[in-house]
Order: sequence, then C-alpha cells, then structure tokens
Amino acid sequence: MGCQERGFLAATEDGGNWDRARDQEATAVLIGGPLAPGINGMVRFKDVPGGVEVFLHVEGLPPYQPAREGRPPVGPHGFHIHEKGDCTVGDQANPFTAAGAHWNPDHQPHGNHAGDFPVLFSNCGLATMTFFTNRFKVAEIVGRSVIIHEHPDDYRTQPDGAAGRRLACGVIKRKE
Ligand SMILES: [Cu+2]
Repeated sequence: MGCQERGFLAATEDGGNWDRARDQEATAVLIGGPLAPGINGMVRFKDVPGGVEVFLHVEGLPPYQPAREGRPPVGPHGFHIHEKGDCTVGDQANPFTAAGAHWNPDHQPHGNHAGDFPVLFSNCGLATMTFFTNRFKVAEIVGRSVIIHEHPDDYRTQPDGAAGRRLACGVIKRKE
C-alpha cells in the first residue's frame, strides 16, 4: 500500500491527534523450541499514528556461527509475522511449521511482506529492538504468530528469505 493511501504522513504531522479510542496493543511471548530451548522473550505491538511500533526483548539466542561448508551463518536471525497463531512444536528437527507461512496479506514478494521484519542481532544471546511499520494495525495481527529463525533473512529468496529453521515462536494476543 502506498504511503499516502494509508495517510501515514498526514497522521504523523498531526502530532498524535489520532483516534485514541481505537488504539490497540498486543503482545507475544516468545518461547524457544527444541533447536534453541534457552530462548525466551517478549514482543509488544502498539498502534501509533500511521502504523505500529514494535518492541522486542529476547534472551537466550544461540551463539553466532559464521557460514561454512555451504551452510548459512547462525545469526543474525530472521524474524517475521507468520499466518497462524499456532506454536505447536511438531517435528523436533523442523519445529513450528504449524505457524504457517509468512503473513503476506497483499501478496507481495518476500522482502516486502507485511510480516517481514528486521533481523535480530544477538549480543551474547540478548537482542532488543524497536521499529516502526506502516503495513498494518494491531487488530490485523492478533491471533497470528511471531517466529525467530536460525539463519539471517536475505530479503530476496522466495518465499521465506532462506532464513531456515524456526527457533522460537509466540502467539500474538491482544493486551488486556
Ligand atoms: Cu519467518
């Protein structure tokens, strides 16, 4: 969607005088699966003028490993919204496939999915990040999931950025 169609600039210049009654917040608790059981973290989504602010705090990410012998590096970690709010582990060797594909409501190529997010940089296992996206409002993502991947996202391989297996999953729930 275009910036003007979404009213992004107008909303920002408005200095925060938006419809507060409709603002929403959601959270997802990230829990590591069998490939990275030490991961735990929290993602918070907050409606702001023109889009959503996303806050992330996660600990227990695995140590960085450089690419070798044709294997991609471990970290920085691909991070996305996936379609389904189902963090069933399933296959221990290839967990969290129940979360489905990347959330991509407007049928964009990977790299421009509404659910494509910045990669996570681990600092001795800790990553914190705050960013803005104008691609959705909180109400659209409640009931979906966030996934942390083993490998970096290259933002061009279709349909998943070659980010590899799924290390952690969290269901996005409306904040009470
Ligand atoms: Cu993903």
